[in-house]
Amino acid sequence: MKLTLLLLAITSLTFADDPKALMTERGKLLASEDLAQMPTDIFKGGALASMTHGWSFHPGQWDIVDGALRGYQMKKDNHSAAAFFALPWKNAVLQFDVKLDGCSQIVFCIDDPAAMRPATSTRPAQNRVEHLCRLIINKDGFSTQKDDHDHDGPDQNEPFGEVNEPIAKGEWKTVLIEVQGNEMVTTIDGQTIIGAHPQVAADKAYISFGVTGYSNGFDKVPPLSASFRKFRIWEAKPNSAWTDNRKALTEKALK
Ligand SMILES: [Ca+2]
Repeated sequence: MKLTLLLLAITSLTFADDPKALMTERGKLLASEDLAQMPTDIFKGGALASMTHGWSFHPGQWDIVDGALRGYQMKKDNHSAAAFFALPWKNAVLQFDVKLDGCSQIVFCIDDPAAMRPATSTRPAQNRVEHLCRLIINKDGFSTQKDDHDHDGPDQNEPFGEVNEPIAKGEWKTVLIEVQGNEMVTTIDGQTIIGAHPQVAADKAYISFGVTGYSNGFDKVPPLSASFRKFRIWEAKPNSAWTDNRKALTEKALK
């Protein structure tokens, strides 16, 4: 019994390693997926727009390898590998660990509920999910942006900023993304990008992990992959230090 209590104490201590939130405070835990084993709630229906809970691992190849979810792009898909998780939310603190193992880049997208989207010059009207904003990580660093929401329409991607700091192959990094109102604050290794756009304040229904390996080719051994683990999403509560933190981060970004 004593040993069990000691182990529990050690386990809880490791949570103190969670990076400090800057804009928000972590509230109620909304979802927690270690991704050390394949999730059991896997969507096997049709279009993503009809997924209301759980995970979808398509396109791409997704497996549990060394206690984490590893994904890589398949040539036949002609699209990045993508793992979607369905959960309705509006403001939240999101956290996960990621490791790049030869892929060109990974993206973490925040997506809106499915809705009928008008036809564009390249596709008919469709009930579909769209990206609102995203984090992009490659070997040279990371960036965030508000996404182009209408594809062929006048809306465009709008960069929030970038951090140029090498992301070593095979090294785990902890990502912290805070979304509150129209602001998105992203922190990796103590480096933070802040951004704001009305689109960030929209209702969310999905998050997605994407892995691209195209520019490096396909069918490599080992595959050109990225791995993910310890995904958490908490309710976001206000942080009284945010006005001061934002001022300091904005001044730092201007230097
Ligand atoms: Ca557009």
